[in-house]
Amino acid sequence: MKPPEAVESFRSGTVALVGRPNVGKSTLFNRMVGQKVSITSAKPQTTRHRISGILTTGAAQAVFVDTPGFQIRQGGALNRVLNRTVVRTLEGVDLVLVVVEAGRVRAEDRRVFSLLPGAVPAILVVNKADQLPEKARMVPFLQAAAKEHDFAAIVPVSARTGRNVAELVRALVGRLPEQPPIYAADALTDRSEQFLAAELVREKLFRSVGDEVPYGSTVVVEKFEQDGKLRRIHAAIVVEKAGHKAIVIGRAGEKLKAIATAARLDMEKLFGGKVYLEVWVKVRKGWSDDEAKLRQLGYEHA
Ligand SMILES: Nc1nc2c(ncn2[C@@H]2O[C@H](COP(=O)(O)OP(=O)(O)OP(=O)(O)O)[C@@H](O)[C@H]2O)c(=O)[nH]1
Ligand SMILES: [Mg+2]
Repeated sequence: MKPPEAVESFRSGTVALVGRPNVGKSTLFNRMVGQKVSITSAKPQTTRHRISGILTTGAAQAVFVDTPGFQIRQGGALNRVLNRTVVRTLEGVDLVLVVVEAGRVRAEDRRVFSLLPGAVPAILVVNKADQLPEKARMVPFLQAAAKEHDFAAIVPVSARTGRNVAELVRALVGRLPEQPPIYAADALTDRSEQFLAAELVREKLFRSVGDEVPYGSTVVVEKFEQDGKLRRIHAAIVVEKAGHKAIVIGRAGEKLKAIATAARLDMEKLFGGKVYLEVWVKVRKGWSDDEAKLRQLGYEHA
């Protein structure tokens, strides 16, 4: 049994990561959680769903909540739904990490600052510090950023190299309320293996095709069966156009095969067991601009 004073001083709470697309929120999220739970890619708007990742230490539990990149070039229904996910997430958390890229605060960043609820403390995380290694450039940037909003702290990090991430975790844990843990000590995420499987296929798709296809594509897991340690998964990549289907399949099916193999290897690592994965491609014209279709495809704020 734990001594009573240890129980009393335990801190826990929810910590949202928000920011414009592509600043490295999910890379930082995975780094803090200690495992790859949220998918990442060089393409903007990789994250499309709210997902929790849990870090538990002897003294604290931080429930990180990754969100889609908030974007101001409002396109169709998908963009609207993703922005809604960000705003809804901000409503119920204990702390916010606002992630920007080292270098310059942009109009899109300012739009995110304007969403921050006044009652919730926000830490400004200046990511990709590795891209701005000279102090002579970093210091004035941090000073300018401090004037943008009433941040509880400003912490430069590199999610890619891990630099200063432990300091960030220390700073955020100190701002969580004193209360018992929310999840079991060994919990990793609030999402199902079925959800994670669909996301891993989408990550490999995003990473292996050009800029045109990803925005108009999504992934659904149509069958997920567990047979002892073997998981049998059928996933469908849904695209907007027949031309996109041809790109995803590739010459002699090579591209689709590579996507499926890479996704399967990640699943086997994450789930700790063998995976039999089948992936095919379907054309569903107009899915990304139709809220009813988005709902059917698993978009929670459609
Ligand atoms: N140089 C550098 N690149 C980084 C760092 N963190 C993330 N990246 C890269 O930035 C790109 C975007 O990373 P993500 O983590 O997917 O960004 P995100 O903010 O979650 O993006 P969305 O989900 O699309 O909003 C990827 O190519 C990452 O490898 C960093 O600290 N340094
Ligand atoms: Mg992301």
